[in-house]
Amino acid sequence: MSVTQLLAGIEGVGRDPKRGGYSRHGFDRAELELREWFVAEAERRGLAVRTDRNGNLWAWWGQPGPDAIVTGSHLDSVPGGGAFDGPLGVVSALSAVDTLREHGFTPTKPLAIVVFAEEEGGRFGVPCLGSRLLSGAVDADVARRLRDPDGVTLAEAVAEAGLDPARLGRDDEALSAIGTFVELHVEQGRGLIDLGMPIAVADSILAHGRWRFRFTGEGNHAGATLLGDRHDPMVPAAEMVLAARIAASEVDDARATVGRLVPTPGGTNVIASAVDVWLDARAPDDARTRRVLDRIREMAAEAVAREGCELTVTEESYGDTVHFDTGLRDRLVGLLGGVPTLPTGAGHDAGILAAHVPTAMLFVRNPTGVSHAPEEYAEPADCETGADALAAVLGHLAG
Ligand code: HGY
Ligand code: MN
Ligand code: MN
Repeated sequence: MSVTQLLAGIEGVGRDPKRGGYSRHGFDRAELELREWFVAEAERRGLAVRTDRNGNLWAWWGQPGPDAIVTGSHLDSVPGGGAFDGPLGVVSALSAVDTLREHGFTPTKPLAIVVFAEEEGGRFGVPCLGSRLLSGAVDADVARRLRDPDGVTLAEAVAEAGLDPARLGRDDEALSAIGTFVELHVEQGRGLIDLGMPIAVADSILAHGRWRFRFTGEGNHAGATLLGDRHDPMVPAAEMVLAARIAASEVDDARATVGRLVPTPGGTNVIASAVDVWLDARAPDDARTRRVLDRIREMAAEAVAREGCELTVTEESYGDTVHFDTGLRDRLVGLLGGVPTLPTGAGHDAGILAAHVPTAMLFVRNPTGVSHAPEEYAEPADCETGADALAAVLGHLAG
């Protein structure tokens, strides 16, 4: 089946009428529906599907075993996300299996398509949660206690999805089965637009952290409280949002974003008692990322002192710069006829697995250059080029 046909099969799942685009989060109704769709498509292809202890789905072509060639991505989205970030890698893998079969290919090594759980962290706040749990990059007890915005813990959510929360954690059996991992992903940026090429092989991923800044003050009445009597946490929170841009602009090639800010209690005529602000900071290396964070903390602390408020900062996730296996990267570049290599500012499950197994990524051109928004797009012709390239890579690695 073509990528376009496969994507059409899920285009109605998890649409977000309020934000536009899609909202499909770890183990929520939309993502569970996508999981059912994936299992049906995999089983239709005679692939044996298993759910691992961390809720990642594995569809096997051949008996699971060591040195497997694994491909795949994720099906969850950011709130109001696009149709391609994640699903393109999963449907391209299904389409690549069809292409290999049509050419009479039989793998000489086990081959699997994996769908990782909660890659965006859109529900429980930790990105690549499924691959981080699998590889032990996040503590299982900490993960079990993660809460979504409604207060539901990860333990409760996975139990509701039929998993045993006590079994969440590093999965040596699953990890040791992976010989090579290759993830295809829509490009989140303009690299391929500027190069005028349909696909590329990944070079590296920026260092990336997420922190929660909790500003606390004195909740009070918006009309009856004189300015001099206020300890309004929204004021230093607002200054911290501006500090993020200032700090990132001072560090070469750094990025800092505040996309989520939640006041408590959140009334129009109420001075907040607390404001939670989430920072996403990234840079080409650890030192620069940490410098951005330190600078923001400095400016936030000054703002908090001026308003007589308190601040606590909690690191929710951190990953250092990822450099993909250069031998594998160059092998794929050669195999695909000299396609370009590109760095990416976006995190991926491939970035987590790269610390454990030889890992590569393929990017497919996104003519809008926009991602994590409904405008994200990939042309059908480029999608097919990507899936054909993935089929060639899988055939080469598992041939
Ligand atoms: O946030 C990221 O970079 C990725 O899209 N999860
Ligand atoms: Mn994403
Ligand atoms: Mn993604």
